[in-house]
Amino acid sequence: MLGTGENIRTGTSIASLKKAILDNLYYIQGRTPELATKNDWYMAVAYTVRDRMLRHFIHSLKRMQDAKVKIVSYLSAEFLMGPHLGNNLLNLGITDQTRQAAKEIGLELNDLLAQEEEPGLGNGGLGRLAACYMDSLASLTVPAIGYGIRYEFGIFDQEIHDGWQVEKTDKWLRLGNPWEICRPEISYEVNFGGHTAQYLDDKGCFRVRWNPHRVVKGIAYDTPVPSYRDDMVDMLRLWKSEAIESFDFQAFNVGDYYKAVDMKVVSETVSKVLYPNDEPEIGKTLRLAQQYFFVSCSLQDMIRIHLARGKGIETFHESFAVQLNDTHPSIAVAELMRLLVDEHLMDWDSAWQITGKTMAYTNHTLLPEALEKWPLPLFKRTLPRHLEIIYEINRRFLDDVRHRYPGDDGLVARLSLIDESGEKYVRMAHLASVGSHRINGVAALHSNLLTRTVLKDLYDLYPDRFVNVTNGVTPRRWIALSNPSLTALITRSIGDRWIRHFEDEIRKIEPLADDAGFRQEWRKIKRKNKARLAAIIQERTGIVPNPDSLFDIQVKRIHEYKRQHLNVLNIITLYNRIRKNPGQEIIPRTFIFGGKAAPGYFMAKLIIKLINSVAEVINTDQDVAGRLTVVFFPDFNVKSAQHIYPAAELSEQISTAGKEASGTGNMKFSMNGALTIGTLDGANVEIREEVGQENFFLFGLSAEEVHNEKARGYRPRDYYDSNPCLREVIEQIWSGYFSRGDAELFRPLVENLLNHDPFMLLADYQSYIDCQDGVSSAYHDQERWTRMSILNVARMGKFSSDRSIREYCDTIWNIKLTKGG
Ligand code: F58
Repeated sequence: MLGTGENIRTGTSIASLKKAILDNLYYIQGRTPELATKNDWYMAVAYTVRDRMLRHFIHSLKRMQDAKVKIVSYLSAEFLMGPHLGNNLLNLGITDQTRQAAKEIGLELNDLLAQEEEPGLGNGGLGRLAACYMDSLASLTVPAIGYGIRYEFGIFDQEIHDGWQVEKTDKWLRLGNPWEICRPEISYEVNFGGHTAQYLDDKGCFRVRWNPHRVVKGIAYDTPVPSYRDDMVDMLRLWKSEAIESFDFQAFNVGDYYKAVDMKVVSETVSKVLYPNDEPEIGKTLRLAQQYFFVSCSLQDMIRIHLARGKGIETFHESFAVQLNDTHPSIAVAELMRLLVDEHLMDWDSAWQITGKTMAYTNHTLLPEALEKWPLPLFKRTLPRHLEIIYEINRRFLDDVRHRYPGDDGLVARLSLIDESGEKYVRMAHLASVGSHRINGVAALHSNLLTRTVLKDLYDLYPDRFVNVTNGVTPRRWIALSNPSLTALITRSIGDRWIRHFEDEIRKIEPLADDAGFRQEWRKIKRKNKARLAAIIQERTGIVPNPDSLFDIQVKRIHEYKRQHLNVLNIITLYNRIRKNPGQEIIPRTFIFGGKAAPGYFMAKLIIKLINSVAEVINTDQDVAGRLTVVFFPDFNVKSAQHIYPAAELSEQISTAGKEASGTGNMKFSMNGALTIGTLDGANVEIREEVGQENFFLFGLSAEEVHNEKARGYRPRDYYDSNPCLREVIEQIWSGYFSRGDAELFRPLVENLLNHDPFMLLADYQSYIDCQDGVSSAYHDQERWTRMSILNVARMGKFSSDRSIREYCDTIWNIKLTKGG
């Protein structure tokens, strides 16, 4: 029986949900319960949940037609949304009813959740940040559209074969995607290549026409992003590339069927695959094509929405605040100029004013080698009109620089949008900075270093443009969804307002750190989460971790600057202590690693092999007898992260100071009660400030000390020569102790450490080891440890992405929050 007045498409009683699931199974999947596969059931449940978001979704889209509201347009080449089902159930507040409805049909909700293939449309932190921000935008009821690319293949799936990473294509769309709505009628044409021609229009005005070599069509796919228990449903609009119809017809007319098919293949290639690189991709034409493709579709879409509001093009900046997520969408500066000047016939100065008021740029890296730049010839071949526009922007910009700093040719060369020091490049960070009214880093230290290093000259020129917005993560996905037991305990103690108002409310659990009963429950939950993770690890790897050992975890992309190999040096040091003194009492530890290496990054892949090689030796050594266990968790992604963070006791945030822009995993760990061992890098600095230095395990050189040590001429070998424990560890790796006698395998890694050590592992080694000893003694006192763990969670309010989004609204987008602001 349906509840009174309940609709099969919107009702949320158990009876309505049950009926809707069966109905969707029949009418959408075309199956009866007897023949339905697990995926059929998952799809039926997913459509049932989607139906329940659509009324608010459609209403929110209608609200976007209101000329008075400013829409945030978050432009990002990556959105790492994670599995949708659990999160949408949580945000709609219908998890329990749906679980019961499923049960009455004979289904386990957890099995259905496990069935979902996550959309891995991002590499790591940057893509996940975009997803957390979408959640907060919706929950703060800010109208927002996340614009990006609907990659057919997302980040590769990682398998481990003989200890090495093997990449497998991510076919996430294979079984269908119930969350997206395809909108073939929302499509735009995007030009590539060809040449430009100048002409005088009928009013005698100078104009430029772009005659492209190729035209591709972008089609919108919309995914609703619901707020937490509110009416707002924002939208993720991803573009898929297709061939334009006219090409097929043209080819057919001359009878060249194969050419038409070829054109289709080339056009569809644009949104085919996410680039898995962490390195700059000089020479990757397709990557530039992807960036321009999604940016052009998005800006054309925004202009359509703006004009449909009945407003003139000259007020575009009142309708949209465009945030550039790193430089990947920074071609937007030139594209908006092109659309305004060439297509909407605006004069240059007005167009430039509007562009500057609309755009803002977030920088996510200090590594100079990671700043995007495109070789001029490639750029000219792909986007000839944009190069002309960039030259004009540059000409005017450098005139201004020369006017303000007469005679400083060095400064002009450094600031130019074109790098002419050798082979010529377009500097995308300069384009983004010059065309934006705000430039932000993602943690206080990072924003500060930005103005003193990679963007110093721009800062000196435009100091008022620079602001900091420290990253945040959503407590909905990262606590309420991932850690239901902890969520229940906190809610029993302080009510449930903390899920929506994390910033102010979570602090209310602080006094409970002194409540022995509360601490005991806290420990029980951690123990349960550890047991759950241990079972998953056993299933995936065959390794059986002891849930009573300290779970010491480092999960993130594998990169030398993140120093997973420093963690390995500590593990081997502990191992050597046991070998020398087998009877020694130590705190048993399980070291868990997870993360993908860019397929072309040799050293990162070698680090994965090293972890697995050390694991093989230690896990099978009888003398160690379960006191140390090493695990490499394959295919770390959002889905597995949701099992990993809640089980962590120690969070490894050990990058070389000054290298990690912010980090966001550090926040997810801490929100789930893990204590941090870390350097003064990225947001670690602010996490330590918030939780208190006595609740944070600090080690290593500061960013300034790193800088000074390098300036003095850092010699890693001095550390090696003077530290016998370190020497022993390095020699073991070198000699083949962990590689079945193969003394060649890890040679590149060891030689790099001894001769260059650009990330200063050897300089930080002893400080790290001492700090880890401090961790073990703190863990010995479980009451003390639990108190620290509770205080960590209680003091994490600042790191809610709701706080970050409020700051973006306030200092960058000029948006006044209507609710809870
Ligand atoms: C990350 N960048 C930063 N880039 O490394 C991290 O410190 C920060 O917390 C996070 O952004 C969010 O601000 C990052 O994830 C990428 O994945 C790029 C993808 C495209 C190629 C170059 C790397």
